[in-house]
Amino acid sequence: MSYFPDIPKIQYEGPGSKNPFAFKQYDPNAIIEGKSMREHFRFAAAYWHVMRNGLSDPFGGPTALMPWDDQSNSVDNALKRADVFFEFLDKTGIDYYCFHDRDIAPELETLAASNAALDKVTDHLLDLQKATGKKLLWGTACLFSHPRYAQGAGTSPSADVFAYAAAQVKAAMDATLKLGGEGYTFWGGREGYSTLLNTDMKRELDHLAAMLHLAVDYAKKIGFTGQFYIEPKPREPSTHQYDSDSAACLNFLREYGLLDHFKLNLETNHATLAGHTMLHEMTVALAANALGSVDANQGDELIGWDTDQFPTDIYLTTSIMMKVLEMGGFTTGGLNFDAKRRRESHEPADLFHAHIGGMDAFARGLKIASAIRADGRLADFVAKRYSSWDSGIGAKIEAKSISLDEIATHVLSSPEPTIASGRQELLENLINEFI
Ligand code: XLS
Ligand code: NI
Ligand code: NI
Repeated sequence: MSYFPDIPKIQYEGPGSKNPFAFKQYDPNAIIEGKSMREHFRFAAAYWHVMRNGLSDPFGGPTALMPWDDQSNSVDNALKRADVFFEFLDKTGIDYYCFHDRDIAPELETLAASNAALDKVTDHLLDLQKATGKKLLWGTACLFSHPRYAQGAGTSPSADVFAYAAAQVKAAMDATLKLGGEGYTFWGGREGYSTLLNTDMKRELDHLAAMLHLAVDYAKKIGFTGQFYIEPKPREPSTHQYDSDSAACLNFLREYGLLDHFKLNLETNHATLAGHTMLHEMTVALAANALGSVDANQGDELIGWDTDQFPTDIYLTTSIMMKVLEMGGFTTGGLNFDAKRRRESHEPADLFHAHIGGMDAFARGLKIASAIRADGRLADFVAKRYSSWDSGIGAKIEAKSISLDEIATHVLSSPEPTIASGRQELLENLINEFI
C-alpha cells in the first residue's frame, strides 16, 4: 500500500536535472571533508509539520490534503499516520525524525488513557524503525496546546499543572528511550508571561529549573543517555519566553547548575524573532560548547511571526554549515526541518518539493562552506586580525601573567596603537566568490 503512489524515491541527479523529484545538490554519498553528506547533515523530518500540520493560519482553517487521515482522534488513525510518515522518510531518504508526544498519539480523557495510546503508537514506531533503519533524533512533550497549559507548564502558577506537565515529560522521556532517541528537547512556548502584572518571575524560573532537574534525574534513573536540549525562542505564543535566545538560555542553565546536561537546539526563525541572525545564535552557543542541534527553517522579513518556511537561502545554509564544520560536525544533533509548507501549497507533492529544496539548499551550503575553508583566506584574515594577542603584551594578558600597573607602565613607553581595517566589504566579496 502506497500513500504517495505518484512520487518516486528521490535520487541524486545532479545540477543539470530538471526533475522536480530529484536532488540537484544533495548527493548522500558524496564525501566532503572526509564524511558523507548524509553523515554531515543527519537530516530529520518533523512529525508535527509533515503529518499534523493542516496549514491553517489565524485567519483560515486547514487546507492540506491528507487523504490517509480520517481526522479522528483514534489510535488507529495515529497508527496509520505513522505508516504514511515512514513512507515519506523512505522516499525522501531522510534518516531521522522528531516528535511531540501528542503529534504521534492522541491526547485522551485521562493521562492514563493518553499514556496507553502513546505506548501503542510507539510500539508501532519501533517496528517501523526496525524495518527501515530510520532513527529518532529527539522527542519532546507538547506542553503548550492543551488549555491546561494556557498559563505555562513548568512555569504555571498552578502546582497541579506543573505536576501534570512533569508526568507528561516522564511519559515522553520513556517513549524517547524506548525508540532509541538520541536527544530530548524542551521548547517552552508558554514558559514565559503574557503580562508581568500577574507574574512572579523568580518563582517561575525556579520552577522551570526544577522541571529540568527532575528530567535530568529521571534520565539517570532509566538509563537515558541522550542529549538534552533547550530550544530558544523569544516570544510567540507568549509575550516573552524565558528561553529567549542563546545567551539567555546559557545564563539560565549556568545559574541553575544545568549547563553540563543541556545543549541548545537552535532554530533560524527563532533567532530572527529575537533580533539576531542564526549565525549570531550559533556563534554564542558554540563559544560555550553548547551548540547541539538545529531546527532548520527560515522566516520572512515581512511577516513578524514564526513562519517556519523551508530553508532556501544559500547565504543562510552556508553560514550554518560553516559553524557546523567549525564545531567538528554534529554528534547527537542534526538538521531537523522544523518547517511547513505555505498554506497555498496544500498537495502532498508539496511536502516533497519542500524537503527536497531544503536538503539541496543545505548541500549547496555545505559545499560552499567547505570551499571557503579550503581556500583559507577568511580564516587567515581573522587569525591575522587577532595576531597581536599571540605574543608580547597580548599573550601576557591572555595568560593572566601581567597586572594592571605593569600594563600601564608598558603603555607609557609605547607608541600610540594603530589598528588595521576590518575589511568587511572585502570579506563579503570573498564569500560571494563562492556562492
Ligand atoms: C515552535 C518550536 C517547536 C519546537 C518543538 O516554534 O519550533 O516546534 O521545535 O517543540
Ligand atoms: Ni523548533
Ligand atoms: Ni519554531
